[in-house]
Amino acid sequence: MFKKILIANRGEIALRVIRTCKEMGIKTVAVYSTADANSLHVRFADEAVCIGPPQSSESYLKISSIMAAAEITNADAIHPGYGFLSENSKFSKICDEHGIKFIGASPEMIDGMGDKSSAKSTMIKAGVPTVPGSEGLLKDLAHAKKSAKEIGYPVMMKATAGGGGKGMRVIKAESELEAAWESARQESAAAFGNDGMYMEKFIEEPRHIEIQIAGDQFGSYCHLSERDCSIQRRHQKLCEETPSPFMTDELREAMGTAAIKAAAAVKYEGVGTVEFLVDKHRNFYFMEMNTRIQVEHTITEEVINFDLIKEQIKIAAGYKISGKNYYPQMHAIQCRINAEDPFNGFRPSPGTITTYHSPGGHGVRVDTHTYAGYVIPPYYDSMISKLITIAQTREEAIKKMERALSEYVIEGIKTTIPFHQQLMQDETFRAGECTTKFMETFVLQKPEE
Ligand code: MV4
Repeated sequence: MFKKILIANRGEIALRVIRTCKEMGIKTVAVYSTADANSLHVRFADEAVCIGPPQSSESYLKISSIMAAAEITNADAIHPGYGFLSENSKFSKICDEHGIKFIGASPEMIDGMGDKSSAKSTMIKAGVPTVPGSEGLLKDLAHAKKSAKEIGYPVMMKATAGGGGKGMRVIKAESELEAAWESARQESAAAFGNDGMYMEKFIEEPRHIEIQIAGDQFGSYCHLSERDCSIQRRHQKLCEETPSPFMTDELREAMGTAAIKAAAAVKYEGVGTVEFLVDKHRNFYFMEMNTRIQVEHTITEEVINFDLIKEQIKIAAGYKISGKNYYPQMHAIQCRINAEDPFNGFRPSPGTITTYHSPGGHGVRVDTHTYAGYVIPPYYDSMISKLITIAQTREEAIKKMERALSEYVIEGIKTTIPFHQQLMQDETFRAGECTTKFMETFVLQKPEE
């Protein structure tokens, strides 16, 4: 087992990883920017190294500084958390070259899954269902036209380097194709330095349902059931739950089997997520594979009663997994609490938390690095807390969430707590009928002036 892990991240996830390391008897090294000197991850780690100024590019993304911190502290592994360097193949490779275990995917895996068109080809070969579409990249506009005609409108054009919706276009008729082709390629070139595009049938009102998987160094794979992440705004997840209210035992078996196929096809090592689009007929299609721990891993942990970070560390250290699948025994919902003003277009709201009171009680989990007096810096992601409720049924988990949200006091900044309170009351949400389109029509009621 590792003796000392450096956590190349900040905020709640850095704290989350430190907590598991403590329980496993592993020493921890925090790294921090000057904006995070008073952060809890710095306080709770055994050692802490300042790696630079506030801007991520000069600190949490600065590979040379992080490697220097790992070397001077003698860390034998690095946990990248999510975001930042978690899916950076160069960083994974440099860790390898320095004899430091990267607790995440190999450079080849990251690059293979990062290129969406080649990831899709890999999945087709492995027998994982994908959205019908072009084979490989589109060569030119004529090729795009021919593909679209074969697939049948509406189609979706996607950037092979994409993700997060960038370089993605819905095309309803051939008359729209040329403009979409030009603008999507320009956008992709600017964002990723890669203008490769591919095309698919457009799936109307899909759900985003992902399967948590794990694989070890000995070729054993398992799935840990699904998470429904359909409630998103501009490709940012707001609320996740498991089991999915749309799931059936049959669909879970089929998606679980497909996710394991996907993992086995690339000899996946570690914990990962296979994302699927699910249409209204319960057809499912491979979308992407995430080679990192995710923000929403918490809800899976709660319904299968299992520490996923511990599993991740054990697999990286060469432990075997049992190979059996895990099924939800409970229902869990997570609300992401962001320092944003939901009444003003979810505009970021950094600043000082003047009052802080955390909810608690049975079936409530709060993962956060914040506290009264904490200053939310303007430089990073606006998620400041994850509120999770766990109960026997979905109805009870919703009730618990209403109760927990009503107890949660965060003053001094704006948060998304009022949004989640209204979400919990929404009829579509309560019926378990949210698709990825849900937020486009959700109307937030403004509070009385
Ligand atoms: C799609 C789609 C409909 N049809 N592909 C959005 C992010 C990217 N990773 C894939 N995305 C989508 N791909 C086809 N063929 C709709 C989306 C999509 C979406 C997917 C998951 C969660 C939220 C979404 C919001 C808008 C569009």
